[in-house]
Amino acid sequence: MAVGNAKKQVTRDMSAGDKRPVKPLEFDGPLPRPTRDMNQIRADLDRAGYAIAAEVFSTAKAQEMRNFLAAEIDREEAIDEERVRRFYTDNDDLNRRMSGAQLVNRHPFFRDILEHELPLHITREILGPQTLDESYLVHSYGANVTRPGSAQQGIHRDRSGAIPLSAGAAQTRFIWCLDDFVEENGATRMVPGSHRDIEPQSWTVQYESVPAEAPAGSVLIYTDLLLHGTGANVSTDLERAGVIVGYCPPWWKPMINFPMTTDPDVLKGSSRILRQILGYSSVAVGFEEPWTYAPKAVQDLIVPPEMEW
Ligand SMILES: O=C(O)CCC(=O)C(=O)O
Ligand SMILES: [Fe+2]
Repeated sequence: MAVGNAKKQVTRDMSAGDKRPVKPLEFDGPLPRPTRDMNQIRADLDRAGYAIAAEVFSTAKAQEMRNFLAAEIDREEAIDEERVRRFYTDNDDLNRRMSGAQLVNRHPFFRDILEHELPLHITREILGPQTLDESYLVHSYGANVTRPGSAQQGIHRDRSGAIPLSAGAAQTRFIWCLDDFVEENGATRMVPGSHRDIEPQSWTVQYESVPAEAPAGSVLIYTDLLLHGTGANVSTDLERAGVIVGYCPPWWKPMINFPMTTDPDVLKGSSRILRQILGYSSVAVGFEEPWTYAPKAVQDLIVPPEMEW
């Protein structure tokens, strides 16, 4: 049963033809709201499974980066639309995506946010200490832009079904809001409390969910335990750009092989932390495996794996 300031989705978003049974929200109490208070963020993550960090970056920066991203997507689309749409997780052709492999190469902002202290500290708190204190890694990275008419994404977890939920969070997730996220433009839908579910996610039910509404400059925070999905954009004129980053422990295989996809020039002078989280260490779980055949420019970027923070 939805309570507090919960907004139900199922009555308005689901197509009339969708006959799947509805799984109602079973979450009590107020929903997370944008906050700058770290203790509130921790409490929301614990209670609801997600939190909304407010004013992490300026609205001017958000505007600049959403314009930059739009121009980059236009540029790709002019070459081949398939580069920026029809990602296999999406239900329609209207939203646009750009891989983090490209983002990293194209603007310092998209490198800087990866090593921002907010996601790093939350990741340390949630994923906990690592063997030999080796660095967490950027597991997945990309931009998702909803556009008028784009459909809701199926509610899901950002997690392999092979990892039992009882194993706890394997990934921290952060959505950097470059636009205001409102229900109308497809704010990410969350199923509060689902981080405590013990049953796997199912495609045969409709999960009741709520929109995580947040002003541009906010960061939505959740883990791979939480059920969520991109909202439907039911507006006629609003786009919604979000940049999604996931971090994992050093023994998981990241979705992007950054040392193979990143222009070494953009990492000249970069911090040890950024190189560590992008996977520029030839040591893993204590074993040195020399990158014998990597180009010299890539070898020059290699750093030790231990976190200094
Ligand atoms: O863009 C969003 O609101 C969420 C996207 C998402 O959940 C995903 O791609 O896994
Ligand atoms: Fe997701």
